[in-house]
Amino acid sequence: MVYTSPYESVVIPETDLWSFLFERKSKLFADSKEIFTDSETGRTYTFGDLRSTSLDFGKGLQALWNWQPGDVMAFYTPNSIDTPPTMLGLLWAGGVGSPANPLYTEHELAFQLRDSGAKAIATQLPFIETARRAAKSVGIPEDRIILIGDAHDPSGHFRHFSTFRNASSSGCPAAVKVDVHKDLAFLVYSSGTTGMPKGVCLTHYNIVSNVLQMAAIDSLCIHPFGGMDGKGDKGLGITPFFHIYGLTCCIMAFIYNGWELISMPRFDLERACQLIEQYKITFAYVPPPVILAFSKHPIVEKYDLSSMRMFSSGAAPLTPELATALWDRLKIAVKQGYGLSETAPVATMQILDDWGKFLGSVGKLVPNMQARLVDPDSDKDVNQGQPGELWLKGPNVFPGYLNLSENTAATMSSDGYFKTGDIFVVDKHGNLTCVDRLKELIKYKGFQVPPAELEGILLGHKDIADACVIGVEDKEQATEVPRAYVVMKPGLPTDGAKANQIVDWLASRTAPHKKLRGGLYFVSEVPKSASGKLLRRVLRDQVRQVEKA
Ligand code: 4UU
Repeated sequence: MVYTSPYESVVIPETDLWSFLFERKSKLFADSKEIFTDSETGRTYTFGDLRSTSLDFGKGLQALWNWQPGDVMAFYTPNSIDTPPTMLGLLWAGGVGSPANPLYTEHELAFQLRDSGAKAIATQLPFIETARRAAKSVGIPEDRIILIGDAHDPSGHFRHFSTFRNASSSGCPAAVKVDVHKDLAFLVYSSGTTGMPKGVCLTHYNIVSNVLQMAAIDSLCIHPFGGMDGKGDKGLGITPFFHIYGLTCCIMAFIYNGWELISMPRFDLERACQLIEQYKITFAYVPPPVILAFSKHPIVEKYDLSSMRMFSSGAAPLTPELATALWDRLKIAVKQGYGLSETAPVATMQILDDWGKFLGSVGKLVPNMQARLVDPDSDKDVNQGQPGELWLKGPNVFPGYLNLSENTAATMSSDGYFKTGDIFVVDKHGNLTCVDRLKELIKYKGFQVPPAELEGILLGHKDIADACVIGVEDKEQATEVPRAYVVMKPGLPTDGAKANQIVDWLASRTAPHKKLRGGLYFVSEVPKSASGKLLRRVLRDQVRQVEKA
Protein backbone atom coordinates (compact mmCIF):
# COMPACT_ATOMS: atom_id res chain seq x y z
CA MET A 1 0.00 0.00 0.00
CA VAL A 2 1.20 3.45 -0.86
CA TYR A 3 0.78 6.04 1.89
CA THR A 4 0.37 9.61 0.70
CA SER A 5 0.81 12.76 2.70
CA PRO A 6 -2.56 13.83 4.12
CA TYR A 7 -1.62 17.46 3.67
CA GLU A 8 -2.46 19.51 0.62
CA SER A 9 0.33 19.45 -1.96
CA VAL A 10 2.54 22.48 -2.35
CA VAL A 11 3.55 23.97 -5.67
CA ILE A 12 7.31 23.93 -6.05
CA PRO A 13 8.81 26.55 -8.31
CA GLU A 14 11.59 25.63 -10.72
CA THR A 15 13.86 28.27 -9.22
CA ASP A 16 17.41 28.15 -7.99
CA LEU A 17 17.75 28.44 -4.22
CA TRP A 18 19.28 31.93 -4.20
CA SER A 19 16.52 33.43 -6.33
CA PHE A 20 13.88 31.48 -4.43
CA LEU A 21 15.00 33.05 -1.16
CA PHE A 22 15.90 36.53 -2.28
CA GLU A 23 13.91 37.44 -5.37
CA ARG A 24 10.49 36.32 -4.18
CA LYS A 25 10.72 37.20 -0.54
CA SER A 26 12.37 40.52 -1.08
CA LYS A 27 8.92 41.69 -2.01
CA LEU A 28 7.48 40.42 1.28
CA PHE A 29 10.03 41.42 3.90
CA ALA A 30 11.54 44.74 4.66
CA ASP A 31 15.26 44.71 4.00
CA SER A 32 15.73 45.70 7.63
CA LYS A 33 14.19 42.43 8.96
CA GLU A 34 16.80 40.82 11.23
CA ILE A 35 17.44 37.19 10.30
CA PHE A 36 20.71 35.95 11.85
CA THR A 37 22.13 37.28 15.11
CA ASP A 38 25.32 36.00 16.67
CA SER A 39 24.66 34.99 20.29
CA GLU A 40 28.10 36.08 21.49
CA THR A 41 28.78 39.33 19.64
CA GLY A 42 25.23 40.49 18.90
CA ARG A 43 26.27 41.02 15.27
CA THR A 44 23.28 40.73 12.95
CA TYR A 45 22.47 40.13 9.30
CA THR A 46 19.23 41.63 8.13
CA PHE A 47 17.44 40.21 5.11
CA GLY A 48 18.91 43.01 3.00
CA ASP A 49 22.43 42.39 4.35
CA LEU A 50 22.18 38.72 3.50
CA ARG A 51 21.17 39.47 -0.03
CA SER A 52 23.86 42.07 -0.65
CA THR A 53 26.64 40.19 1.17
CA SER A 54 25.89 36.99 -0.67
CA LEU A 55 25.87 38.85 -3.98
CA ASP A 56 29.17 40.52 -3.22
CA PHE A 57 30.73 37.23 -2.22
CA GLY A 58 29.38 35.41 -5.28
CA LYS A 59 30.65 38.11 -7.60
CA GLY A 60 34.00 38.12 -5.81
CA LEU A 61 34.32 34.37 -6.30
CA GLN A 62 33.82 34.80 -10.01
CA ALA A 63 36.07 37.82 -10.35
CA LEU A 64 38.94 36.73 -8.12
CA TRP A 65 38.90 32.97 -8.29
CA ASN A 66 37.19 32.46 -11.62
CA TRP A 67 34.63 30.32 -9.82
CA GLN A 68 32.86 27.94 -12.19
CA PRO A 69 29.40 26.38 -12.01
CA GLY A 70 29.60 23.09 -10.11
CA ASP A 71 32.79 24.02 -8.22
CA VAL A 72 32.59 22.79 -4.63
CA MET A 73 33.52 24.81 -1.56
CA ALA A 74 33.86 23.05 1.78
CA PHE A 75 32.64 24.80 4.93
CA TYR A 76 34.71 23.68 7.91
CA THR A 77 33.34 25.82 10.67
CA PRO A 78 31.13 25.89 13.75
CA ASN A 79 27.90 27.82 13.38
CA SER A 80 28.67 31.33 12.25
CA ILE A 81 26.26 33.94 10.98
CA ASP A 82 28.71 34.39 8.08
CA THR A 83 27.92 30.89 6.85
CA PRO A 84 24.50 31.75 5.36
CA PRO A 85 25.65 34.70 3.21
CA THR A 86 28.86 33.02 2.02
CA MET A 87 27.11 29.73 1.29
CA LEU A 88 24.37 31.53 -0.62
CA GLY A 89 26.90 33.69 -2.47
CA LEU A 90 28.59 30.48 -3.51
CA LEU A 91 25.26 29.17 -4.81
CA TRP A 92 24.61 32.44 -6.63
CA ALA A 93 27.89 31.84 -8.50
CA GLY A 94 26.74 28.33 -9.43
CA GLY A 95 28.87 26.66 -6.77
CA VAL A 96 28.09 23.78 -4.43
CA GLY A 97 28.45 23.90 -0.62
CA SER A 98 29.91 20.90 1.21
CA PRO A 99 29.79 21.43 4.96
CA ALA A 100 32.02 19.43 7.32
CA ASN A 101 32.07 19.03 11.09
CA PRO A 102 34.61 21.53 12.50
CA LEU A 103 35.79 18.89 14.97
CA TYR A 104 36.89 16.60 12.17
CA THR A 105 40.51 15.58 12.29
CA GLU A 106 42.80 16.40 9.39
CA HIS A 107 42.26 12.92 8.02
CA GLU A 108 38.46 13.08 8.23
CA LEU A 109 38.39 16.48 6.58
CA ALA A 110 40.82 15.39 3.86
CA PHE A 111 38.54 12.45 3.05
CA GLN A 112 35.63 14.80 2.39
CA LEU A 113 37.74 17.35 0.51
CA ARG A 114 39.11 14.68 -1.76
CA ASP A 115 35.83 12.90 -2.30
CA SER A 116 33.89 16.08 -3.04
CA GLY A 117 36.63 17.53 -5.23
CA ALA A 118 36.49 20.73 -3.19
CA LYS A 119 38.27 23.70 -4.77
CA ALA A 120 38.30 25.90 -1.66
CA ILE A 121 37.60 25.87 2.08
CA ALA A 122 35.74 28.40 4.19
CA THR A 123 36.81 28.17 7.84
CA GLN A 124 37.52 30.23 10.95
CA LEU A 125 40.84 31.20 12.47
CA PRO A 126 40.92 28.57 15.28
CA PHE A 127 40.45 25.81 12.68
CA ILE A 128 42.97 27.06 10.17
CA GLU A 129 45.81 24.67 11.06
CA THR A 130 43.76 21.53 10.48
CA ALA A 131 42.22 23.04 7.36
CA ARG A 132 45.67 23.93 6.05
CA ARG A 133 47.09 20.46 6.61
CA ALA A 134 44.06 18.74 5.09
CA ALA A 135 44.11 21.11 2.11
CA LYS A 136 47.78 20.39 1.58
CA SER A 137 47.24 16.65 1.64
CA VAL A 138 44.66 16.87 -1.16
CA GLY A 139 46.38 19.56 -3.21
CA ILE A 140 44.13 22.56 -2.49
CA PRO A 141 46.37 25.66 -2.63
CA GLU A 142 46.63 27.60 0.62
CA ASP A 143 45.28 30.75 -0.98
CA ARG A 144 41.99 28.93 -1.50
CA ILE A 145 41.35 28.86 2.23
CA ILE A 146 39.14 31.73 3.19
CA LEU A 147 38.16 32.97 6.63
CA ILE A 148 34.69 33.74 7.91
CA GLY A 149 33.75 34.89 11.42
CA ASP A 150 34.98 37.80 13.48
CA ALA A 151 38.68 36.98 13.66
CA HIS A 152 40.95 38.00 10.80
CA ASP A 153 44.38 36.46 10.24
CA PRO A 154 46.82 38.93 11.87
CA SER A 155 49.53 37.96 9.39
CA GLY A 156 47.16 38.62 6.50
CA HIS A 157 48.15 35.30 4.96
CA PHE A 158 44.62 33.92 4.92
CA ARG A 159 42.08 36.15 3.30
CA HIS A 160 38.83 37.12 5.03
CA PHE A 161 35.68 36.75 2.96
CA SER A 162 34.79 40.38 3.54
CA THR A 163 37.71 41.38 1.30
CA PHE A 164 35.78 39.76 -1.55
CA ARG A 165 33.11 42.31 -0.91
CA ASN A 166 35.55 45.12 -1.54
CA ALA A 167 36.90 43.40 -4.59
CA SER A 168 33.59 42.80 -6.30
CA SER A 169 32.26 44.92 -9.11
CA SER A 170 29.05 46.87 -8.86
CA GLY A 171 25.76 45.99 -10.57
CA CYS A 172 23.55 43.02 -9.94
CA PRO A 173 23.54 40.38 -12.65
CA ALA A 174 21.28 37.39 -12.13
CA ALA A 175 22.40 34.23 -10.35
CA VAL A 176 24.24 31.77 -12.57
CA LYS A 177 21.63 29.71 -14.41
CA VAL A 178 21.30 26.24 -13.01
CA ASP A 179 19.30 23.19 -13.96
CA VAL A 180 17.36 22.94 -10.70
CA HIS A 181 16.82 19.21 -11.10
CA LYS A 182 20.41 18.32 -11.93
CA ASP A 183 22.69 20.94 -10.44
CA LEU A 184 23.66 20.56 -6.83
CA ALA A 185 23.21 23.08 -4.07
CA PHE A 186 24.83 20.92 -1.39
CA LEU A 187 26.98 17.90 -1.08
CA VAL A 188 26.52 16.64 2.48
CA TYR A 189 28.13 13.50 3.84
CA SER A 190 26.28 10.49 5.19
CA SER A 191 27.17 6.84 5.41
CA GLY A 192 23.66 5.97 4.22
CA THR A 193 22.74 2.37 4.91
CA THR A 194 26.26 0.98 4.87
CA GLY A 195 29.98 1.67 4.66
CA MET A 196 31.94 4.90 4.67
CA PRO A 197 30.55 8.44 4.43
CA LYS A 198 29.26 9.22 0.96
CA GLY A 199 28.50 12.48 -0.80
CA VAL A 200 24.73 12.95 -0.77
CA CYS A 201 23.87 15.02 -3.85
CA LEU A 202 21.16 17.56 -3.08
CA THR A 203 19.82 19.65 -5.94
CA HIS A 204 18.41 23.15 -5.78
CA TYR A 205 14.98 21.61 -6.32
CA ASN A 206 15.46 19.22 -3.36
CA ILE A 207 16.17 22.09 -0.98
CA VAL A 208 13.53 24.48 -2.30
CA SER A 209 11.03 21.62 -1.99
CA ASN A 210 11.92 20.83 1.58
CA VAL A 211 11.73 24.46 2.66
CA LEU A 212 8.22 24.64 1.22
CA GLN A 213 7.19 21.24 2.60
CA MET A 214 8.26 22.34 6.07
CA ALA A 215 6.64 25.73 5.69
CA ALA A 216 3.34 23.96 4.97
CA ILE A 217 3.62 22.06 8.25
CA ASP A 218 4.68 25.20 10.13
CA SER A 219 1.62 26.99 8.86
CA LEU A 220 -0.49 24.31 10.58
CA CYS A 221 1.47 24.43 13.82
CA ILE A 222 1.48 27.81 15.08
CA HIS A 223 -1.85 29.45 15.22
CA PRO A 224 -3.02 28.21 18.60
CA PHE A 225 -0.06 30.06 20.03
CA GLY A 226 -0.55 33.35 18.26
CA GLY A 227 1.05 33.00 14.88
CA MET A 228 4.50 32.19 13.62
CA ASP A 229 4.09 34.99 11.17
CA GLY A 230 7.59 36.34 10.75
CA LYS A 231 6.84 39.28 13.02
CA GLY A 232 7.73 38.08 16.47
CA ASP A 233 9.07 34.57 16.25
CA LYS A 234 12.63 33.88 17.18
CA GLY A 235 14.52 30.63 17.02
CA LEU A 236 17.54 29.47 18.93
CA GLY A 237 20.23 28.28 16.52
CA ILE A 238 21.69 25.22 18.21
CA THR A 239 21.53 22.82 15.30
CA PRO A 240 24.83 22.58 13.42
CA PHE A 241 24.82 24.29 10.03
CA PHE A 242 27.26 21.61 8.87
CA HIS A 243 24.46 19.03 9.07
CA ILE A 244 21.49 19.00 6.73
CA TYR A 245 19.21 19.61 9.75
CA GLY A 246 20.77 23.04 10.34
CA LEU A 247 21.27 23.82 6.65
CA THR A 248 17.64 23.46 5.68
CA CYS A 249 15.71 23.89 8.94
CA CYS A 250 17.77 26.78 10.26
CA ILE A 251 19.52 28.63 7.45
CA MET A 252 17.08 28.23 4.56
CA ALA A 253 13.78 28.07 6.46
CA PHE A 254 14.62 31.11 8.57
CA ILE A 255 15.44 33.24 5.54
CA TYR A 256 12.36 32.01 3.70
CA ASN A 257 10.03 32.68 6.63
CA GLY A 258 11.68 35.88 7.80
CA TRP A 259 12.25 34.51 11.30
CA GLU A 260 15.17 35.62 13.45
CA LEU A 261 17.69 33.01 14.51
CA ILE A 262 19.93 33.64 17.51
CA SER A 263 22.86 31.56 16.40
CA MET A 264 25.08 29.81 18.97
CA PRO A 265 28.55 28.67 17.94
CA ARG A 266 28.21 25.63 20.24
CA PHE A 267 25.55 24.26 22.54
CA ASP A 268 25.84 25.21 26.18
CA LEU A 269 22.74 24.72 28.31
CA GLU A 270 23.13 27.70 30.59
CA ARG A 271 24.00 30.00 27.72
CA ALA A 272 20.96 28.68 25.83
CA CYS A 273 18.75 29.50 28.84
CA GLN A 274 20.21 33.01 29.08
CA LEU A 275 19.56 33.63 25.40
CA ILE A 276 15.98 32.38 25.58
CA GLU A 277 15.35 34.77 28.47
CA GLN A 278 17.20 37.69 26.89
CA TYR A 279 15.77 37.45 23.35
CA LYS A 280 12.40 35.94 24.33
CA ILE A 281 13.03 33.04 22.02
CA THR A 282 9.93 31.07 20.99
CA PHE A 283 11.17 27.85 19.38
CA ALA A 284 14.17 25.74 18.43
CA TYR A 285 15.08 22.75 16.30
CA VAL A 286 17.09 20.33 18.40
CA PRO A 287 18.22 16.71 18.76
CA PRO A 288 16.84 14.63 21.70
CA PRO A 289 19.77 15.14 24.13
CA VAL A 290 18.91 18.86 24.22
CA ILE A 291 15.38 17.95 25.29
CA LEU A 292 16.94 15.78 27.98
CA ALA A 293 19.02 18.70 29.23
CA PHE A 294 16.04 21.05 29.38
CA SER A 295 13.83 18.49 31.07
CA LYS A 296 16.31 17.38 33.74
CA HIS A 297 19.12 19.82 34.44
CA PRO A 298 18.80 21.99 37.59
CA ILE A 299 20.33 25.08 35.93
CA VAL A 300 17.15 25.54 33.90
CA GLU A 301 15.28 26.62 37.05
CA LYS A 302 17.30 29.82 37.24
CA TYR A 303 15.86 31.27 34.03
CA ASP A 304 12.55 32.54 32.72
CA LEU A 305 11.85 30.37 29.71
CA SER A 306 8.19 31.31 29.44
CA SER A 307 8.61 32.74 25.93
CA MET A 308 9.41 29.23 24.59
CA ARG A 309 6.43 27.66 22.85
CA MET A 310 7.91 24.59 21.30
CA PHE A 311 10.88 22.48 20.40
CA SER A 312 11.02 20.43 17.25
CA SER A 313 13.15 17.33 17.83
CA GLY A 314 14.83 15.28 15.13
CA ALA A 315 17.96 13.41 14.01
CA ALA A 316 17.46 10.60 16.55
CA PRO A 317 14.52 9.02 18.40
CA LEU A 318 12.73 11.03 21.07
CA THR A 319 11.03 8.86 23.66
CA PRO A 320 7.50 9.65 24.89
CA GLU A 321 8.94 9.81 28.44
CA LEU A 322 11.30 12.61 27.48
CA ALA A 323 8.65 14.64 25.68
CA THR A 324 6.36 14.26 28.69
CA ALA A 325 9.12 15.15 31.15
CA LEU A 326 9.79 18.40 29.30
CA TRP A 327 6.11 19.32 29.26
CA ASP A 328 5.66 18.49 32.93
CA ARG A 329 8.59 20.64 33.93
CA LEU A 330 8.44 23.61 31.59
CA LYS A 331 5.12 23.38 29.71
CA ILE A 332 6.99 23.50 26.44
CA ALA A 333 5.61 21.24 23.72
CA VAL A 334 8.02 19.09 21.80
CA LYS A 335 6.96 17.85 18.41
CA GLN A 336 9.01 15.42 16.42
CA GLY A 337 10.27 15.26 12.85
CA TYR A 338 12.09 12.53 11.00
CA GLY A 339 14.28 12.63 7.97
CA LEU A 340 17.65 11.97 6.47
CA SER A 341 20.40 13.74 4.60
CA GLU A 342 19.02 11.99 1.52
CA THR A 343 15.61 13.67 1.93
CA ALA A 344 17.00 17.18 2.43
CA PRO A 345 16.10 16.29 5.35
CA VAL A 346 12.46 16.49 6.55
CA ALA A 347 10.28 13.56 5.48
CA THR A 348 7.73 13.51 8.31
CA MET A 349 6.82 16.12 10.89
CA GLN A 350 4.27 16.37 13.66
CA ILE A 351 2.00 19.37 13.71
CA LEU A 352 1.99 21.00 17.10
CA ASP A 353 -1.56 19.91 17.89
CA ASP A 354 -0.55 16.27 17.57
CA TRP A 355 2.50 16.15 19.79
CA GLY A 356 0.71 15.07 22.96
CA LYS A 357 -1.86 12.91 21.19
CA PHE A 358 0.66 10.74 19.39
CA LEU A 359 3.64 10.71 21.72
CA GLY A 360 6.68 9.00 20.24
CA SER A 361 5.42 9.41 16.69
CA VAL A 362 7.40 11.42 14.14
CA GLY A 363 4.15 12.65 12.60
CA LYS A 364 2.79 12.25 9.11
CA LEU A 365 4.47 12.52 5.73
CA VAL A 366 5.13 16.12 4.74
CA PRO A 367 3.26 17.38 1.64
CA ASN A 368 4.16 15.88 -1.76
CA MET A 369 5.64 12.72 -0.21
CA GLN A 370 4.64 9.12 -0.62
CA ALA A 371 5.79 6.11 1.32
CA ARG A 372 5.68 2.35 1.43
CA LEU A 373 6.41 0.12 4.41
CA VAL A 374 8.15 -2.94 3.10
CA ASP A 375 9.36 -6.31 4.34
CA PRO A 376 13.06 -5.97 3.43
CA ASP A 377 13.40 -9.69 2.78
CA SER A 378 10.60 -9.93 0.23
CA ASP A 379 10.20 -6.29 -0.92
CA LYS A 380 6.46 -6.78 -0.31
CA ASP A 381 4.36 -4.25 1.58
CA VAL A 382 3.67 -5.22 5.18
CA ASN A 383 0.14 -5.18 6.54
CA GLN A 384 -0.97 -2.02 8.22
CA GLY A 385 0.20 -1.91 11.82
CA GLN A 386 3.15 -4.22 11.07
CA PRO A 387 6.72 -2.95 11.12
CA GLY A 388 8.40 -2.48 7.76
CA GLU A 389 11.26 -0.60 6.16
CA LEU A 390 10.23 2.92 5.19
CA TRP A 391 10.58 3.70 1.51
CA LEU A 392 10.11 7.30 0.40
CA LYS A 393 9.34 9.20 -2.76
CA GLY A 394 9.05 12.96 -3.19
CA PRO A 395 10.59 16.12 -4.64
CA ASN A 396 13.03 16.35 -1.72
CA VAL A 397 14.55 12.90 -2.32
CA PHE A 398 18.16 13.10 -3.52
CA PRO A 399 19.19 11.91 -6.98
CA GLY A 400 22.08 9.75 -5.71
CA TYR A 401 25.46 9.45 -4.00
CA LEU A 402 28.38 11.22 -5.65
CA ASN A 403 30.27 8.93 -8.03
CA LEU A 404 28.76 5.83 -6.41
CA SER A 405 26.23 4.49 -8.86
CA GLU A 406 26.21 1.04 -7.25
CA ASN A 407 25.38 2.42 -3.81
CA THR A 408 22.75 4.66 -5.36
CA ALA A 409 21.18 1.73 -7.23
CA ALA A 410 21.17 -0.38 -4.05
CA THR A 411 19.29 2.27 -2.16
CA MET A 412 16.61 2.93 -4.82
CA SER A 413 13.76 0.49 -5.49
CA SER A 414 12.71 -0.47 -9.01
CA ASP A 415 9.57 1.65 -8.56
CA GLY A 416 11.59 4.75 -7.69
CA TYR A 417 11.48 4.77 -3.89
CA PHE A 418 14.43 5.59 -1.66
CA LYS A 419 15.00 2.85 0.95
CA THR A 420 15.67 4.58 4.25
CA GLY A 421 17.02 1.63 6.24
CA ASP A 422 14.71 2.60 9.13
CA ILE A 423 11.86 0.43 10.42
CA PHE A 424 8.51 2.08 11.02
CA VAL A 425 4.92 1.33 11.91
CA VAL A 426 2.01 3.49 10.79
CA ASP A 427 -1.31 3.96 12.59
CA LYS A 428 -4.71 4.44 11.03
CA HIS A 429 -4.30 8.23 10.99
CA GLY A 430 -1.05 8.06 9.04
CA ASN A 431 1.19 8.76 12.03
CA LEU A 432 4.54 7.10 11.60
CA THR A 433 6.61 5.76 14.47
CA CYS A 434 10.22 4.66 14.08
CA VAL A 435 10.70 1.35 15.90
CA ASP A 436 14.14 0.18 14.81
CA ARG A 437 17.02 0.74 12.45
CA LEU A 438 17.78 -1.86 9.82
CA LYS A 439 20.97 -0.17 8.69
CA GLU A 440 24.18 -0.21 10.65
CA LEU A 441 24.50 3.54 11.20
CA ILE A 442 25.03 4.67 14.82
CA LYS A 443 23.82 8.06 15.96
CA TYR A 444 25.55 9.75 18.87
CA LYS A 445 23.38 12.70 19.91
CA GLY A 446 22.16 13.01 16.32
CA PHE A 447 25.68 12.85 14.83
CA GLN A 448 26.50 10.03 12.47
CA VAL A 449 29.02 7.41 13.51
CA PRO A 450 29.58 4.98 10.64
CA PRO A 451 30.70 1.68 12.21
CA ALA A 452 32.65 0.69 9.09
CA GLU A 453 34.79 3.79 9.48
CA LEU A 454 35.73 2.96 13.08
CA GLU A 455 36.34 -0.70 12.25
CA GLY A 456 38.64 0.42 9.42
CA ILE A 457 40.70 2.50 11.83
CA LEU A 458 40.76 -0.26 14.48
CA LEU A 459 42.01 -2.77 11.92
CA GLY A 460 44.92 -0.43 11.31
CA HIS A 461 46.06 -0.97 14.93
CA LYS A 462 49.06 -3.30 15.01
CA ASP A 463 47.62 -5.54 17.76
CA ILE A 464 44.10 -5.97 16.39
CA ALA A 465 43.07 -8.96 14.27
CA ASP A 466 39.38 -8.15 13.79
CA ALA A 467 36.76 -5.68 14.99
CA CYS A 468 33.05 -5.01 14.95
CA VAL A 469 31.42 -1.75 16.04
CA ILE A 470 27.77 -1.43 17.03
CA GLY A 471 25.54 1.11 18.72
CA VAL A 472 24.26 0.51 22.25
CA GLU A 473 21.71 2.56 24.11
CA ASP A 474 22.73 5.04 26.79
CA LYS A 475 19.42 5.84 28.45
CA GLU A 476 20.88 8.40 30.81
CA GLN A 477 22.13 10.53 27.95
CA ALA A 478 19.16 9.77 25.64
CA THR A 479 21.44 8.58 22.88
CA GLU A 480 23.16 5.64 21.30
CA VAL A 481 26.88 5.26 21.86
CA PRO A 482 29.40 3.28 19.77
CA ARG A 483 30.89 0.13 21.26
CA ALA A 484 33.65 -2.02 19.76
CA TYR A 485 34.14 -5.77 19.96
CA VAL A 486 37.76 -6.53 19.21
CA VAL A 487 39.71 -9.70 18.45
CA MET A 488 43.36 -9.29 19.46
CA LYS A 489 46.23 -10.99 17.71
CA PRO A 490 47.21 -14.22 19.54
CA GLY A 491 48.95 -13.92 22.89
CA LEU A 492 48.35 -10.20 23.44
CA PRO A 493 46.80 -8.79 26.63
CA THR A 494 43.04 -8.38 26.81
CA ASP A 495 42.67 -6.52 30.10
CA GLY A 496 40.93 -3.26 31.00
CA ALA A 497 44.10 -1.22 30.68
CA LYS A 498 44.65 -2.43 27.13
CA ALA A 499 41.00 -1.72 26.28
CA ASN A 500 41.33 1.85 27.55
CA GLN A 501 44.52 2.29 25.62
CA ILE A 502 42.85 1.31 22.37
CA VAL A 503 39.82 3.52 23.11
CA ASP A 504 42.17 6.49 23.58
CA TRP A 505 44.20 5.54 20.53
CA LEU A 506 41.06 5.55 18.41
CA ALA A 507 39.78 8.77 19.97
CA SER A 508 42.93 10.59 18.93
CA ARG A 509 42.15 9.70 15.31
CA THR A 510 38.50 10.78 15.07
CA ALA A 511 36.14 13.64 15.83
CA PRO A 512 34.97 13.49 19.49
CA HIS A 513 31.45 12.22 18.67
CA LYS A 514 32.94 8.97 17.35
CA LYS A 515 34.64 8.05 20.64
CA LEU A 516 33.85 4.52 21.89
CA ARG A 517 31.68 5.75 24.74
CA GLY A 518 30.02 2.34 24.88
CA GLY A 519 33.36 0.72 25.69
CA LEU A 520 35.61 -1.83 24.06
CA TYR A 521 35.21 -5.55 24.69
CA PHE A 522 37.64 -8.30 23.78
CA VAL A 523 36.15 -11.36 22.09
CA SER A 524 37.58 -14.44 20.42
CA GLU A 525 35.68 -13.81 17.19
CA VAL A 526 33.13 -11.45 15.68
CA PRO A 527 30.03 -12.81 13.91
CA LYS A 528 30.40 -13.19 10.15
CA SER A 529 28.30 -14.65 7.37
CA ALA A 530 29.54 -17.59 5.32
CA SER A 531 30.84 -15.10 2.76
CA GLY A 532 32.80 -13.24 5.44
CA LYS A 533 30.46 -10.25 5.78
CA LEU A 534 30.43 -8.73 9.24
CA LEU A 535 27.08 -9.36 10.96
CA ARG A 536 26.78 -6.29 13.14
CA ARG A 537 23.10 -6.84 13.66
CA VAL A 538 23.65 -10.26 15.20
CA LEU A 539 25.93 -8.75 17.78
CA ARG A 540 23.58 -5.84 18.36
CA ASP A 541 20.62 -8.19 18.90
CA GLN A 542 22.68 -10.28 21.33
CA VAL A 543 23.54 -7.19 23.36
CA ARG A 544 19.88 -6.16 23.43
CA GLN A 545 18.88 -9.63 24.65
CA VAL A 546 21.44 -9.52 27.43
CA GLU A 547 20.42 -6.03 28.46
CA LYS A 548 16.76 -7.01 28.55
CA ALA A 549 17.46 -10.08 30.70
C1 4UU B 1 14.42 8.25 14.91
O1 4UU B 1 19.71 13.32 11.12
C2 4UU B 1 19.28 13.53 9.99
C3 4UU B 1 18.08 14.32 9.79
C4 4UU B 1 17.49 14.97 10.82
C5 4UU B 1 16.20 15.60 10.85
C6 4UU B 1 15.93 16.43 11.85
C7 4UU B 1 14.71 17.05 12.01
C8 4UU B 1 15.24 15.32 10.05
C9 4UU B 1 13.92 15.90 10.09
C10 4UU B 1 13.68 16.81 11.16
O2 4UU B 1 12.57 17.35 11.34
O3 4UU B 1 19.90 13.02 8.89
P1 4UU B 1 21.08 11.96 8.89
O4 4UU B 1 21.29 11.62 7.47
O5 4UU B 1 22.24 12.44 9.67
O6 4UU B 1 20.53 10.71 9.67
C11 4UU B 1 19.40 10.02 9.22
C12 4UU B 1 19.01 8.97 10.21
C13 4UU B 1 17.72 8.31 9.86
O7 4UU B 1 17.90 7.32 8.88
C14 4UU B 1 17.29 7.75 11.20
O8 4UU B 1 17.94 6.53 11.47
O9 4UU B 1 18.78 9.55 11.50
C15 4UU B 1 17.77 8.81 12.17
N1 4UU B 1 16.68 9.72 12.54
C16 4UU B 1 15.72 9.40 13.43
N2 4UU B 1 15.49 8.27 14.10
C17 4UU B 1 16.45 10.97 12.11
N3 4UU B 1 15.37 11.50 12.73
C18 4UU B 1 14.88 10.54 13.57
C19 4UU B 1 13.79 10.46 14.47
N4 4UU B 1 13.60 9.29 15.13
N5 4UU B 1 12.97 11.48 14.71
